[in-house]
Amino acid sequence: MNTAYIALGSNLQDPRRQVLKAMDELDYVPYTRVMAKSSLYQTKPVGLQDQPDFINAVVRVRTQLAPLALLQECLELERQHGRVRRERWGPRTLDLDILLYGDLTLELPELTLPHPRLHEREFVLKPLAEVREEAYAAAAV
Ligand code: ROI
Repeated sequence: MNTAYIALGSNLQDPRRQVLKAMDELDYVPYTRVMAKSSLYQTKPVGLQDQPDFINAVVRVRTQLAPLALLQECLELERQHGRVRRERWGPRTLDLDILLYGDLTLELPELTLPHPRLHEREFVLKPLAEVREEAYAAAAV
């Protein structure tokens, strides 16, 4: 079993509903359980600013899926939420990013771990702080 953290973001088609639904759906991914859900955060768009505010959140999961298998499940959920990839920093119905997978570091064309922009994104760091494991929080004191 591995602990992974997944960021959720949406700014189209009822973003709160998109994010809440995706949190539930992640619990139905094979060999994967959602252990903790952060609150929902309404955030100003970073990057391309002329787009609606985002709803962001992070979940902590326990999974037996390998990182790339977990990524495939995330991409499939995005697809089910009607995501169309147009502009790079543009609006989206659902964005799922694997932030951390245990203490694994990985650099593949399709997946870099830890997520390369994790440290610079307030909209990820705040919800992540909410759901990170107690042991990790205690170790940081
Ligand atoms: N900005 C915010 N606030 N939240 C996001 O999830 C988000 N995702 C993105 C870009 C477009 C970079 N900006 C974002 O991919």
